[in-house]
Amino acid sequence: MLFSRSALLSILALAIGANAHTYVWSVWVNGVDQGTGNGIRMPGYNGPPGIGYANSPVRDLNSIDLRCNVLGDIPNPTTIPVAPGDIVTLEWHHNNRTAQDDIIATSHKGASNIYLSPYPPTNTSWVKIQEEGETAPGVWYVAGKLNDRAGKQDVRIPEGLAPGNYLLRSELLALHEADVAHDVNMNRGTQIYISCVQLQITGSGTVTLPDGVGFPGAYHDSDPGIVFNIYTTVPASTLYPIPGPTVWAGAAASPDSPSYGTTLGYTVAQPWSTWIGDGFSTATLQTSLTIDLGTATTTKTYVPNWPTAPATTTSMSSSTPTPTGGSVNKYGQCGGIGYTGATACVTGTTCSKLNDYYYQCL
Ligand SMILES: [Cu+2]
Repeated sequence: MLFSRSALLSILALAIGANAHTYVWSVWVNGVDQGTGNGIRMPGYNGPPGIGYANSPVRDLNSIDLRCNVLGDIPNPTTIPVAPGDIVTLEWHHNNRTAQDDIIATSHKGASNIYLSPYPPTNTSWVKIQEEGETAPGVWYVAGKLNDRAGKQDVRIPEGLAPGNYLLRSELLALHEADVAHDVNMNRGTQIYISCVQLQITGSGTVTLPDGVGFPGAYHDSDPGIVFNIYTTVPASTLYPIPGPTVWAGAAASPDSPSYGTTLGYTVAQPWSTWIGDGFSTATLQTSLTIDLGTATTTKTYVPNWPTAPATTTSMSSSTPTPTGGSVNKYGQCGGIGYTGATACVTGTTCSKLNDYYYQCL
């Protein structure tokens, strides 16, 4: 399955589309980094080598790649132990695990769903436990809040969940080419960035997940949230409809919502606004952050500190090319309405206008 259908289509897509993609590089549990690559099903070959292939999106809704990305059936050597109620933080990056990384191109506006499945997954085992989309006209989770939080996405493990092996599947839905369905124009459609994490739920809970959906199978090219034009101004009453089932009633509230600190028994030593943008770590936040996890005996102190990231942790990870000249690689975005990233193309390419919203280094 090295050259899956979606992989081949991604090659075509890269010829005209964005190469400013993303996947999960590290997992944190209650603010503790589990190490680069650990527990993550690393995305496999997903486009031409040399232009950021491993972080390319899946567009074919009928491909097995929709489950855990390309080659997502290959287990990671490590599994992350977590307890019900724990906060798992997924750390998304575009090109490298540094504070300078842009997480995902600002053109890639969209939503995110997080699903949980007992292991091994089936065609009815994926249960949605969190979703975040368009909170106000033009205010998006992906390329918005996610980028503001330096790529960190929090999700709480459901309370009372029965122990065992599970897969946590987070997907980012980037909608910059979603004005037309992928089965209508195979060069366009919603771009889905998928990362799966192997979790071992500990404890003695008794709650089992209800029946869910399958991947592939959950989404169709006719779904309203799969085809959506983000460039059309819409009233607040018709915000983006997030695809898939509703969030399971047994799921916990998103721990990184603005109500963090009040609804979940947390006391945050610093005001929410001082660390919402970094999720425990930025260059500017150098003091320690103390979070009272409900009682005095569970107080934990997190020291903001980016770990140094090894270039390759597993055999599945990929290296990214070192730019020369400007900082934007060939096929990368270098301009367009709403774009705020780098505009200088690497040597040998020039910034070319594809449309009002997309200039690309070609
Ligand atoms: Cu992209």
